Amino acid sequence: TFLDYAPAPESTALLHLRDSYGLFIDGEFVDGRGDGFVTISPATEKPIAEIANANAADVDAAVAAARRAYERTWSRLSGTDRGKYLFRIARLVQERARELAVAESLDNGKPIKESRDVDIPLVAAWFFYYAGWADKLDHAGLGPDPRSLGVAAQVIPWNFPLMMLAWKIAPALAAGNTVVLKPAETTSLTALLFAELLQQADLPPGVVNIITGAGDTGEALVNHDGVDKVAFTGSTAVGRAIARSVAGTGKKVTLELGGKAANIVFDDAPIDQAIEGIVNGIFFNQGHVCCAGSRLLVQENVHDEVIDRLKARMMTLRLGDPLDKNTDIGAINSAEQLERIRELSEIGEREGAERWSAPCVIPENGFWYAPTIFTGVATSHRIARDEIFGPVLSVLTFRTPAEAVAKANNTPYGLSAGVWTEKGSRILAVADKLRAGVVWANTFNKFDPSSPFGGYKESGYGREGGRHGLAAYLEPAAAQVPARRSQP
Ligand code: TXE
Repeated sequence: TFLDYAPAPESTALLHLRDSYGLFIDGEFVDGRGDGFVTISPATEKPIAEIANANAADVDAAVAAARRAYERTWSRLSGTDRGKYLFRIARLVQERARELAVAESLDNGKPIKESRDVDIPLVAAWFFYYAGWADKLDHAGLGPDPRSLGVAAQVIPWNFPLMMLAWKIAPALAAGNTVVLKPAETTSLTALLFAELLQQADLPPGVVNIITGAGDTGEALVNHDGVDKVAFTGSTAVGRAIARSVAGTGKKVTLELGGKAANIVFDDAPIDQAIEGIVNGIFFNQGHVCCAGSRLLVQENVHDEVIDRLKARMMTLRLGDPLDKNTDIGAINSAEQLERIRELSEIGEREGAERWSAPCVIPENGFWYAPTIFTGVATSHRIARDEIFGPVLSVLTFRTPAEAVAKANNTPYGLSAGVWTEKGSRILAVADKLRAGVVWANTFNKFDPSSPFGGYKESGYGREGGRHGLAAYLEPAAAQVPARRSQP
């Protein structure tokens, strides 16, 4: 059964928020020239703070600051010194972890136990990991003396606000680039708290600039002539538009886009573990996860047992206040996203799939969606093809491993997949055939800074994390050493 919605007084007292935040340019907060907007808590719809809106002139100022910092300071520092700044940032994230976790849950709607135990620890881990790389660029696989690219424009989404910021900023700085980053309009708060943390870290002004605003600000940033590299995580539609607009310029680009991952459960799977993996795969972060296991492919002979046990487990999920440490399912990030989830779910019903939602008490205010599964889904259904990006699972069946692989690959995306079976040989055989950037075996949603993450097909270009994530911010440069003359 679901617990009633009971807001816990979990410590917003930790936060020292300002009423309004400017843009972070050249090491200072400055007013935006556009009309500001208010960021709200998606769990209550109450305002949190006013956020500045960067227009084209603000984008110019931010890119100019990043260029100056690149030429005058950052590209002249040794790797060891860059690494020291990154270590300092990582330690400050750890020191301020509780505050950042509360701010993230407040602004994004995700359960505090996820921001506390997953998001913020991974932010610190990313900075620690890339701090270690800053003086080892000769091991990036790009020759003895790789070069930084210059100014990186980075645009990130709202599902893991601070974690996506870390994935973008840490490798860029380690490789010697400077940054202008734009967070998503519904989740700018923690990026601005991070800017305060950069001041505390004494990072030289202009090395990281944070500009807030909506899609038009992002567009002005990625199209700015002063930018050498574009890194984007977000929707496939915007990713395509960015790929088109940077084609023909000298800008390097990495894109991390959508997904429709298959979580494949064979009849010999460790069933308790598999149920937890299915739940984690689709309900973690309300399903606002690009690598979410949003298609369950279950072997036909265990379908009924798996679905019964899954429903029983879903009955125990607690939906409600993101700041309550017992909450499993938080708020949907925005009214727009809730609308998208509702629309696709209605299409699922119209197309003939059978819907089941866990009974739960939906709070009066805010944006919420009960954990839902659709059974009897066919590969042609929209809910089997489109990214729903919410707590909605589409269940399909298969008979043979070959059919499982064919169905798993039958999508324009290719970001991740999961395989559940006791047979090691089957894991290897199936993983080898899956067109997915990450394949998890008997687990799901595991992230590590040393593992490259990214997609096949329409899931994007390039990888983030590991040595590949570093190389995405470097240019190979062959050192020409004159041949030694033979002695007369
Ligand atoms: O994404 P957008 P939205 C998917 C998911 C979701 C859908 C729409 O399916 O339902 O996308 O989400 C900035 N030039 N993902 O509308 O618009 C924008 O301000 C440059 C999957 O929120 O792509 C924000 O900072 N930037 C995904 C960021 O892009 C632009 C995560 C993402 O917003 C821009 C998010 C433009 N023309 C959504 N237009 C994932 N892969 O994890 C918008 N932006």
